[in-house]
Amino acid sequence: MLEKFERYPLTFGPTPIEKLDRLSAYLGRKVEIYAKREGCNSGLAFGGNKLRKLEYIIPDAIASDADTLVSIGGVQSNHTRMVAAVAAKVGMKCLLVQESWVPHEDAVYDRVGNILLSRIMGAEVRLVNEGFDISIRRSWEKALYEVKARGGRPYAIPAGASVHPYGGLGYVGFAEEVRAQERQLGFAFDFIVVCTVTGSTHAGMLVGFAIDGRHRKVIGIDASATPSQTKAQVLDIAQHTAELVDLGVELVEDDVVLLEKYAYPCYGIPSPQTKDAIRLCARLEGMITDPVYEGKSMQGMIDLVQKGFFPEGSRVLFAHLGGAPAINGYGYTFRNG
Ligand code: 1AC
Repeated sequence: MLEKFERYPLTFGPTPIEKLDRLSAYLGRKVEIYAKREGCNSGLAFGGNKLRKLEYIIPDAIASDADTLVSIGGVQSNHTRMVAAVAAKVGMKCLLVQESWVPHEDAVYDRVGNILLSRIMGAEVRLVNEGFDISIRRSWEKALYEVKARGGRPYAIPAGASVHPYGGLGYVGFAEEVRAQERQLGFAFDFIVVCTVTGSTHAGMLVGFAIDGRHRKVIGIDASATPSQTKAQVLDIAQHTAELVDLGVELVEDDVVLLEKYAYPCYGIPSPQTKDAIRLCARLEGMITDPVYEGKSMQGMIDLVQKGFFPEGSRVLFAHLGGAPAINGYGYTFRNG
């Protein structure tokens, strides 16, 4: 489905699928849980899901003769870290707007993890005191304007690379990759669990898995705590991406499965249950999830297994999107393990 789109390789190739056997056993072997390790996809600054999207966006940035990538996210945004890494790799400048999306007061929150890495990679990091919102932000438009005003040639990459026209393509590719891996494994996954915030990871999967009728088996776990906005954005991106790739299937609101009850108390703040899920997964599997993204989808998946949401015997693929560097901002939260 993606042959006609130019791709700038930023990843090593297909990401590994790992069986989470001890977690499956802990949950009573009602289902078999696997993780697709998107965080192991590249040598660029610890990798992660955003690189799949940027692979289809960067050719356009290069073609537009831009010299500065300009993007936005929260203080511990994984996305902005990846934009900084890609800018370094392709030899562009980078301006990152980091808004105060998370009401979190760890003393070093804005000095460790993702933001530290972005600074080391040479990005100009601009802290802006605005709260969480996944829509187009004035602070980002202002940054784009300022790059132009100082003689630069900015290229705009929105939060999570999501509402960019090509933002959904990378995760169409994920679905194609999973299908190829399933042929080797000799079985197909019944469900795919993914953390959803700005929407294009989920949206791309919807389009990619619609080819074999599994789009409603993509279970989005909302981590935005603004689920109506997130759901609408997933649908918009999915419909636009479906058109781009000539899917030939109309995607409608009911195709977006987004479970809302795990994002509490708000974006970026882990509930006691999220912290328990992070510890459990780390202690059973050595797999690190974080309080912003995969900690919440891990919590959701565990709860769904315990409640019998997945029929017995299901094979569940957990998309680990590579959010772990944010954990460094939660040193006090996990000071006792
Ligand atoms: C929220 C988009 C998001 C990030 O990393 O900034 N996943």
